[in-house]
Amino acid sequence: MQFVKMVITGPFSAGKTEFIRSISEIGAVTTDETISRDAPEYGIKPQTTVAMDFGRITVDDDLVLYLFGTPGQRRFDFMWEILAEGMLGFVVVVDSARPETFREAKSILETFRAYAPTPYVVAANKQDHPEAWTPDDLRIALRIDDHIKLLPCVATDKESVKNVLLELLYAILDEMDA
Ligand SMILES: Nc1nc2c(ncn2[C@@H]2O[C@H](COP(=O)(O)OP(=O)(O)O)[C@@H](O)[C@H]2O)c(=O)[nH]1
Ligand SMILES: [Mg+2]
Repeated sequence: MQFVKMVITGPFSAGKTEFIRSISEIGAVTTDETISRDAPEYGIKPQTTVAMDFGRITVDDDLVLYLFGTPGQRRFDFMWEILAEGMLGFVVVVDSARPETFREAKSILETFRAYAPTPYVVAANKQDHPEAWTPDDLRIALRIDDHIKLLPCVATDKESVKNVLLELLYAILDEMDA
């Protein structure tokens, strides 16, 4: 049996918890807490992930994926390095309809790249949103290299999430063969 640890990261409200919840075969363990009414994020959504999300996917008899979602707010970033320990790859989830978060998404991407030189993919999430930027436009805005997979995603749709995870898995397996 092989276990593959993947980290799901990205800015606050990008869709990380939803992404893991859509695909996990165990009821995803989340640590969402109510945000203080005084906090600046309260108006965006009233809940936030404080420690991590956790999910599991059995791909076949000898391959199991473990997903660890990060808290998106910088004030919890002491958790990031702990979650990055032993990861074989990561997904950066971006809210394609909120360009004001793109800079933060890029900064999180660079932070995780510095933790470990693993493969990663970028999920252009919320493609069902009328104002979503296309993956091509997002690639330019975030300055993502051509050899990195940037995939359209709707985190509420299991098939869409599966596609993103498979692309990351292929990138990880490629790396192992190399
Ligand atoms: N329309 C739409 N809403 C989404 C999508 N992904 C997440 N959401 C919603 O966006 C909000 C933030 O998602 P959440 O998973 O809590 O973000 P997190 O902070 O990254 O964990 C929630 O209300 C989700 O239901 C998506 O692909 N499309
Ligand atoms: Mg969350």
